[in-house]
Amino acid sequence: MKLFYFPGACSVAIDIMLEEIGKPFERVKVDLAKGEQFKGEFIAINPKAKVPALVRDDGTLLTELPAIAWWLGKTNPTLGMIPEGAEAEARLLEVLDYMVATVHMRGFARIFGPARFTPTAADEPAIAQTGRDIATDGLKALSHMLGAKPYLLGTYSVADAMLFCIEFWSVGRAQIKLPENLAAHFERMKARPAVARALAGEGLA
Ligand SMILES: N[C@@H](CCC(=O)N[C@@H](CS)C(=O)NCC(=O)O)C(=O)O
Repeated sequence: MKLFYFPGACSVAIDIMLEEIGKPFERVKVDLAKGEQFKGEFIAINPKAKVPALVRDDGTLLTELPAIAWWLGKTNPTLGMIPEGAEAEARLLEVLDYMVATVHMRGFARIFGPARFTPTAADEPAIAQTGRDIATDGLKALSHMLGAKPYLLGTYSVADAMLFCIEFWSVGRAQIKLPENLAAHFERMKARPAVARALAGEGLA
């Protein structure tokens, strides 16, 4: 399989899952900083111009983080990365959607790229601040969901890889202090060999 990624972008969550699975895969870097998502081979493969994008062994492309996560979890059931039963599956989809659609796309996307949200440069600081507020509220909600558990759903699941990505952005580029239990989750995730391999594979270690 081939993972189209950018170091430290949300594709890192899929990178972690692929490393948990442990089958060989190829990383193909799409330099978002240089606009490579809009050009050449990548736009021909993925007209959505976004990472993560996964080309599977049968040559088909899968996009959208929750869909890729779901497919990887379901096709590797022995790892237990998708909990069993309708209630647990609904809870997994609930938290994945919240992290991707709200915390990432409404919060961090505004912090990292305010110019995407306005044609007026003078508005950008206010947009970035709105993003910080949304991200901070998101961290509070995720902290509440995690509670005293080691992982979001109790046992390790694909949701923890996306939570790691949000924590990584918070302590790194966004400089937002993590609530205590999320800081502990971040450390717990970094201690997983698959996470260390994903970070090293993306040149982030
Ligand atoms: N909803 C998409 C979001 C993907 C996304 O926004 N990826 C960012 C990187 S974290 C990206 O590729 N941005 C490139 C751009 O917006 O031009 C998903 O779940 O996969």
